[in-house]
Amino acid sequence: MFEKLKEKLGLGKKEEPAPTGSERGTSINVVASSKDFDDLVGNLKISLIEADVALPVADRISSVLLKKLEEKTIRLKGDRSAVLKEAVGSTIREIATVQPLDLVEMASKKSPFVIMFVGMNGTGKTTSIAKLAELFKSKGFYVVIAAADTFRAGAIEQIALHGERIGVRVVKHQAGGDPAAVTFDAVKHASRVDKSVVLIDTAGRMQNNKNLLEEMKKIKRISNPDLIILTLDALSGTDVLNQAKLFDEAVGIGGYIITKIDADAKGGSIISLLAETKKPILFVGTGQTYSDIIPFSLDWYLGRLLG
Ligand SMILES: Nc1nc2c(ncn2[C@@H]2O[C@H](COP(=O)(O)OP(=O)(O)OP(=O)(O)O)[C@@H](O)[C@H]2O)c(=O)[nH]1
Ligand SMILES: [Mg+2]
Repeated sequence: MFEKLKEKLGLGKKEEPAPTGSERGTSINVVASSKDFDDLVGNLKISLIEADVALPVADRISSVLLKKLEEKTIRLKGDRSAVLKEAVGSTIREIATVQPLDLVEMASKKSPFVIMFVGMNGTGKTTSIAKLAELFKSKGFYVVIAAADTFRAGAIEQIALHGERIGVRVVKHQAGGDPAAVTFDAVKHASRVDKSVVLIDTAGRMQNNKNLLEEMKKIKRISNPDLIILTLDALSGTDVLNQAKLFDEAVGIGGYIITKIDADAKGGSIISLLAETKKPILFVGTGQTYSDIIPFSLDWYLGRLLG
């Protein structure tokens, strides 16, 4: 995970000897001159872009980092790699810190707590719903899944099978039926039980994007969700930003789940998304089984990247 970005940033390497001109007990320069700083940060910017960090975000990181490194030569003792690591970490923190959201805590304050999942086809909506259904069930919630992807052949059977395996109720109508009606029934059913959660599985593809977004708006109108989560495939790279914008404009996104990070050697889309949209990443998907989901935190991410 993120090996490529880590390698490109040169942060996984063994410590290099301190540059010349350093003396024991005095501040050690990271690099010798401001020209060296420019080169170092310039190379790092290219690495960030190659690792899927969007250009404006890479620009912002570079300029903040340059300022930090210049300050650090004066103040910090230490070797090049440690200084660089610290500076990269604090720069990303500065740019990508977002107010977190505790989903389980939110859900425990209102019943039924209704979460609608949206996202392009194949990004991992259905799988993430199954993972969260198991998580919520393990926390003592009554979980109802609304099989509101009535468009794709096999979608209803897919989510019904997950429901059966996990042991949660799936409310479904026929294929081709009205998805908003399915969600209406699911919310009604969940309303009879205390501490319940409704997870709405929606379609990722319709005849075209316009129809897809119109359908999302209709489901939202009928189900009145407490939260709309967008699933994004980490392997989509910088396109995650386009998808985030598209869905946010249509229905308003409260947070993200980034899937397939187990297969993502780059990792830069996470920084881009946080820096550009300032919305929280709630979980990351790390595989295909139900337990392959972990709550996201910037500390976790930086630990992976810089640790
Ligand atoms: N490796 C890995 N695979 C994942 C992860 N999340 C989902 N997948 C896989 O990605 C594929 C698509 O997942 P789905 O959950 O069906 O995606 P979807 O968004 O519901 O797709 P549509 O219903 O077509 O819109 C499946 O093969 C999943 O097993 C993850 O975190 N890691
Ligand atoms: Mg699906």
